[in-house]
Amino acid sequence: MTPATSAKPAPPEPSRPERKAFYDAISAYSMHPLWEVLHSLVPQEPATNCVPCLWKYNEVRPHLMRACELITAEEAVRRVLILENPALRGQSAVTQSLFAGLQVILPGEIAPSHRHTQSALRFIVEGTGAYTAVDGERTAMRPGDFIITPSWTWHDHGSAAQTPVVWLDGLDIPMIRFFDAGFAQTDVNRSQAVVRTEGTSFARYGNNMAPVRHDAPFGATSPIFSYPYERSREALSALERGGPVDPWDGVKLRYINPLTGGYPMPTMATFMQSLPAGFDGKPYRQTDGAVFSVVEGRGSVSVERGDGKWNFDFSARDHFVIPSWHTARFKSEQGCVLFSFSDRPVHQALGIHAEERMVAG
Ligand code: GTQ
Repeated sequence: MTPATSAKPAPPEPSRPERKAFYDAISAYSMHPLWEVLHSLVPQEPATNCVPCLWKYNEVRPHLMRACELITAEEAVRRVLILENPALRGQSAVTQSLFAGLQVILPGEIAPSHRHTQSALRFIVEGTGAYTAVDGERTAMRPGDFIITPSWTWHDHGSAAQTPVVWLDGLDIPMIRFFDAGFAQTDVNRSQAVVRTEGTSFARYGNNMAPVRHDAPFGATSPIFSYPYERSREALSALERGGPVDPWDGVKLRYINPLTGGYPMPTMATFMQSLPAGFDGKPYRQTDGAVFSVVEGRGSVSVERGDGKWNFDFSARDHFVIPSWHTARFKSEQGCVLFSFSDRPVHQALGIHAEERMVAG
């Protein structure tokens, strides 16, 4: 992505009075001079206004519990505290293209059935015994499980747990809003009818096998509703033991749509990585801003962009965002496991994905 030669653009000159008057005149006709904005419209490198941010779970959790006192899941439809990028307050966005929120459901509650063109992922943070139902099949939620709600599928959530259950919601809401392409419907039923045994989608598609005469039940989206943590953890542990460990990522795998080998959803990529004890990572940056959920252990990430510097110490259940083209570097003394998601499939579909892995610290 680095051009062979690159000159620094001259800083824009302050506007002369006759030009200013001209701009005012054309403004009345809903026009604007490109040369006043060209440098920011076509930046030399990604220039997001998003900032890195860390949400510590011990600070967030009391507010989730307070939300439970103030509103039921039924009334809220989805009782979610949105993780808003501090630079995008009021826009319900954690990056320019992605939504993240923490959803909580109490024993016995139901988050009623609806569907929308926005794709959703769930990553279970706390509690066992809630379920999500998609297309007539329920899936139990356990901490560390990664669960998918494909675009335009009916889904409801419920809980037979003894304790609150909390998960991270990741949706492509800002992206669909950008395209003005969102549709949604509310189901006539609060909970959809269960028509298949739990585990059917995993048995069909989750064991490196697929039905002989299968179709792709959800188009570009994976036919697996739930990727259990047990399996992901086992894969990472085996790879960590066997080595080698990547100097930037530790041991990092991406989740796949088993029918295509591509990402599980057309708009969102998901990853699970393990940083072994003593990991001191090299710095990297990439165009896809990513949201992280800490599954196990502790670590830190330092983030830099221009003069901005951030250092986050994280532990299990914390969440953080590393925006586009911010240089990140991970460390972990005791080892940790991280889940993350980003809009990488869209960057790659457009041929604009860039990543830089720096050698020097
Ligand atoms: O569970 O369907 O966090 O529709 C935001 C919008 C969750 C959901 C969110 C949604 C959902």
